[in-house]
Amino acid sequence: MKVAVVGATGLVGTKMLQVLAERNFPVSELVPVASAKSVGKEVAFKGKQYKVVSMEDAIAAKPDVALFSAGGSTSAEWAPKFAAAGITVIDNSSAWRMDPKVPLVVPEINADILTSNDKIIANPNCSTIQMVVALAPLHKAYNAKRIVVSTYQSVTGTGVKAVSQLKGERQQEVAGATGDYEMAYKYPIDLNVIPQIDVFVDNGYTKEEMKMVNETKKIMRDDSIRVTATTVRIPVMGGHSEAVNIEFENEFDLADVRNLLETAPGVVVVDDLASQQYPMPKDAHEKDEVFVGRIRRDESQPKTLNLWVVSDNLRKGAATNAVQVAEYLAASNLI
Ligand code: 11C
Repeated sequence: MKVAVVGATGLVGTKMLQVLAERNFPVSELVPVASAKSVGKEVAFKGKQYKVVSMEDAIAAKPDVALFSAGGSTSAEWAPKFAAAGITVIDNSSAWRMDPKVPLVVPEINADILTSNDKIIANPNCSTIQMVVALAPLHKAYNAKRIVVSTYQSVTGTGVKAVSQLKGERQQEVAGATGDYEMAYKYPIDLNVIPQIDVFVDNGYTKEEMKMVNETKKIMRDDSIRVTATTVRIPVMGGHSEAVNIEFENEFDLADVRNLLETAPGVVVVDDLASQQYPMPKDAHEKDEVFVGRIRRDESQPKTLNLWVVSDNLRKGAATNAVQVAEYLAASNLI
């Protein structure tokens, strides 16, 4: 299969190349694509070097599928042009997610909605993906009514500049070195916690918080689920963590909840209090699964559960999910 990766030099694009290689996706020809300033640069894939090409050249190369991670405005402009040329786009930006004609897919949950007519397919936001992977089997069993989620998000979600801000600040603190980095955030991130991810919208929430609300309903195909989110950036790099409180319509048994999570696709339960085992971003880093622990009843309210959910935001939260969508399309002869 001829595969284009648009945004191939960014953090997620680089991870897409890594995941395509690791999962042995049948790439007969790779077309790495990036903005004009990166055209001509080289990227490595399976031990070979490939020259980065422009959007126009990528369309002319007629790949079967294009994995996009180049930002919302690039996707808004270019995904339709790729689609018009018959290329199936799997887009990691927020540009198309809430378009009613565009499927928003987490393969473990709703890949069955995909058809060969879907030329633009949206990958959800990373913090949404890991939450719904854990939520889906429980919603099916007990019917989730309301979710209260607080996130602890890795700087890798912002991109290269934020990683270098964190590293630069740490060097400065530890070695007293003079920082040579740009600020990705308005405030220092090391030794700090920033309760703002993305910009604020009219209701006082951030865009990131509203993505968790709206994308969850769309992926779960259930507008009745009420979600409220507080999304927070912390000085961590391995993955996003989430404290998730779920109120169900139906009563549950804690052992059954654990069993449902242990057998759910894409979920690994790490929850052994005696040996202090619980999910942490250090352990989730470079893994494809969603790790769930601290499984316990919310004793302040009936039929309510608390979970701690951790996943590598660049993998299941972005690159891996996109590649899994491509794998599903290929296996189902939809591309
Ligand atoms: C973050 N979740 O951690 C964001 C990054 O809509 O795909 C991904 C933004 C998106 O900052």
